[in-house]
Amino acid sequence: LKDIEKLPFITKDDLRESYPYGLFAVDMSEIKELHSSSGTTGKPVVSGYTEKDLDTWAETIARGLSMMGIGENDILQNTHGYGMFTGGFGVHYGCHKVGATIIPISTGQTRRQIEIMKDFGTTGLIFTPSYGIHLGEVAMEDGIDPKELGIKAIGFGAEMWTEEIRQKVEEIFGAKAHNIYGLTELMGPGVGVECEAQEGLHISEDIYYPEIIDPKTLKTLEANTTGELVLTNLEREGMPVIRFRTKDLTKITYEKCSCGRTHARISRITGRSDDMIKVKGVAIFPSQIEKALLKAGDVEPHYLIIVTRPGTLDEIEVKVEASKDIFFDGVKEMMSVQNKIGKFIENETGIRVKVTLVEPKTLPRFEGKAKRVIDERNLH
Ligand code: DLL
Repeated sequence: LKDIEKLPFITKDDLRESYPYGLFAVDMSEIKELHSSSGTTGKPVVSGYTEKDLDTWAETIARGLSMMGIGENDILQNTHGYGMFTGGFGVHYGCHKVGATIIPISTGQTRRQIEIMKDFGTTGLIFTPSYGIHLGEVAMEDGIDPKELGIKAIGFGAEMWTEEIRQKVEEIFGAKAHNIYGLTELMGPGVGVECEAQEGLHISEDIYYPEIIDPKTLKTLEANTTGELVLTNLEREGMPVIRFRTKDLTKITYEKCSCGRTHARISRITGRSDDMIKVKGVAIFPSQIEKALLKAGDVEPHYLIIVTRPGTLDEIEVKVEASKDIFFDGVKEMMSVQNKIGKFIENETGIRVKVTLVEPKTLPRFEGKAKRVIDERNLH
């Protein structure tokens, strides 16, 4: 297996260039399901699954649910979006495999989610950390203590979080929160999931081959050293990906876990080796915002992306320098330019942002690599 490390890497760009089906390894008649990476309308990555792939995927998530203590007698409420996002269907298939009852409620309709938790006797919850906290806070606003709902276990992931956020989630619901990691390119959620020890995510090593590399030298690093996670599909038929550079920063340990399981563990993802940010579950690159600004016109190519989490939900503000001509045109014109830019950005990224035009030459200039993103969410 170690010989895998002699093969070249594959990157998100390689997958984009082969859009949509260029890297499928079987006849299209064998592909039974398609998913794609979240949100972006540029060129998303398309992932194709054969019947066997769907089964393998379900297997990895079933293992994760078992690690969370979810089994036949549980009712799992899955708040991940059902659609092209892998979170919804991935968890759904895994839940069937483990024999629990699934509530495929999908995202949103927060008050209905709470009513269903109460009335249907939900014992397990799946959410992104930010949505989970929102769910809990809305319940409390309505006079319901989420701790009284009888939740046994929570599975959460799909975006970066901190131990403080985990603590908050666990306090709100009175249940353990288990980290779930995965990505569309490799299959979806389930690459790694935390057991009851909550000391890292067990990688399904018979299904994924993990490596940690130095993102600069591209050399494979020793165990327990932080670097970029590289993953290889060992069982995949539809779109086997070899040495995929995830850009996610973590470290790996092969030490035996206190739970007794022997599969290697990665630690919580603490950052990225590129400038991707995930906002409201959608992956965004500053380059997409830049493209939208250039298409929209009336602005200079100087901008800053500010990400905040004022309450529990993410917000993005894009500050951009207005061109000299329009800056002195008056408030009405400025508003209409801001609206126009907002629409272009929404088209490009799939999410709504606040646009603020600022006076020409007021944003910082950079020597060398520009720092376009100010992430004030403190997720590291
Ligand atoms: O987010 C798959 C998933 C769904 C995972 C549901 C967990 C639960 P993508 O939309 O392709 O797939 O985004 C993958 O999200 O490279 C990480 O940067 C980030 N990510 C995923 N899980 C975690 C996590 C799904 N547990 C990208 N912690 C990955 C931190 C995560 N970041």
